[in-house]
Amino acid sequence: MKQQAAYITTPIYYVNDKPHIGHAYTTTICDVWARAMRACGRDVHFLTGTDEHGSKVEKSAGERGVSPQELADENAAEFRSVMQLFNLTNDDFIRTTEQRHETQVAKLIEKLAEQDDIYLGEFEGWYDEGQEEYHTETKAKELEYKSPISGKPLVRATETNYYFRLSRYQEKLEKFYAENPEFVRPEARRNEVLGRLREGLQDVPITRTNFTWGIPFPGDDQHVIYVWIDALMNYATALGMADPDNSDKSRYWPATYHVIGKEILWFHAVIWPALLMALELPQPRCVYAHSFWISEGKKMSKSLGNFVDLAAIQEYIGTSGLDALRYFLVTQGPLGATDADFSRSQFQETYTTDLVNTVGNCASRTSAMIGKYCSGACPADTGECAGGRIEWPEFTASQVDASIAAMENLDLAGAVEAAMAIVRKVDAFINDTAPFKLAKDPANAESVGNILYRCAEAIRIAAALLEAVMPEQMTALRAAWNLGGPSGDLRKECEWGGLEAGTAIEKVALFPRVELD
Ligand code: ME8
Repeated sequence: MKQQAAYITTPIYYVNDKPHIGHAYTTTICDVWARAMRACGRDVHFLTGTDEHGSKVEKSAGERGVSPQELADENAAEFRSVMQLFNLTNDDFIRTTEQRHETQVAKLIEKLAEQDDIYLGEFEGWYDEGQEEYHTETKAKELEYKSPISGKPLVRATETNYYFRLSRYQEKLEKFYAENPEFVRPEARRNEVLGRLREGLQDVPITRTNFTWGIPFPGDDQHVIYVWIDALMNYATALGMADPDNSDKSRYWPATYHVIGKEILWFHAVIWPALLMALELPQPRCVYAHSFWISEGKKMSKSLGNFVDLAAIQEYIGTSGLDALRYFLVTQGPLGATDADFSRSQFQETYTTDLVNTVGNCASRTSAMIGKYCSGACPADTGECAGGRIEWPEFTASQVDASIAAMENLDLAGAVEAAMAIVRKVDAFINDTAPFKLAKDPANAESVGNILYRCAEAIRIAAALLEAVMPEQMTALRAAWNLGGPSGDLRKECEWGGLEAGTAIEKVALFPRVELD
């Protein structure tokens, strides 16, 4: 059977700053989805990378006394090392200073220019120097003429530049939005875009002349291509969409999800689709704009110096393990429309409640009892069971459906919750049926075996569902319980009865109790 292709992307990160929890978050979200979809048998392409042009990089490099390329090389390496630290399974890492990107961007721009989607014009507006972004008069007024990111005053700037005829796409975009209610998610974000879209679109400058660190505008090297246009195109250039000799990855187009933070929504929700309309390329299925992590109740900022940075991330991983951090990011993170607080106490509580006391405890209790009462071999389920019967096959089947559906829909917390409900049910089942008491009378051996089979089987299924979030420990469980590797058909793997009687079940201790300082 031909595997259904899927394409998920993160923003490409600026190389003028060091990676922090925000970057790790978006990339982890995409990694979880990519792993889960691969487990379901999809042919996934997961892309991340770095955004290396623009005046900010040029300026930072100047301040450091290195060339922009050197700065880019250094920080791109740092971003890659984060990928390794998080065990991220990206299929590609694109850098916008790579030849493959630059040549294709020039080609795409040429096409736009040939079609008269680009013209040379003069512009005056409110410019956010830090973000390299112009704001309309209305927006600038709303922002009190200050950058929403740095707080620095917006400046009045005039430039002769090449423009993209964004206004041409007003109606087409409105129609597209009406026909595709799920194009931008969550809904609150979609409403923001629609509100701004209704104010009317102006043409946007897509070149700059006040610095040189960028891709030269084809045919006029006085201009470099505006970093945002260059950056957005990475999603297409990485698949070779403008390189006919290298188009084997074009099957992944268009993206299933462009996952981004809410601050860069306009570029992805309006400029990017308009560019794609002009380039006659199919639109992504969904632009998903998550909210922000704040740190211990405060917005993360340079002035407060309170970024959850690489060192802090390493410390969390060092004490609680990578899976614990991934689990926390996925279940407590700002995937919805509100910001989330990265706090030590919340991290500790989530880890202890869900991972130590629930997943870890259930797996260790079950495997310890199989060790003790069944000599470490998975018992058979003969159907008879003391202490009331829970319809395990039906119950797990509906949780599996719910979990996979939520995952496909990028509702990662929902997907985890559906799996955790299975684990909690096992916990309650052990308490209700008390196999440790029944086992005192050898006449109950069959009941005890039946109970333990159901526990182990339910945990096996939950673990398969949780594996995309917690690959390390769920792989360890597979090994200890001799479950084999992932089959590539998660749904089938999660059918009740997959665990064979007689399988050697080793005792596991997955999540040790730890105290953070
Ligand atoms: O904007 N909480 O790059 P960037 C959650 N190069 N996520 C956060 C975050 C936070 N506090 N802070 C940052 C750029 N992020 C452009 C993108 S794409 C064609 C070009 C994450 O290095 C979030 O995904 O500033 C956000 O959108 C991204 O980092 C911004 O990274």
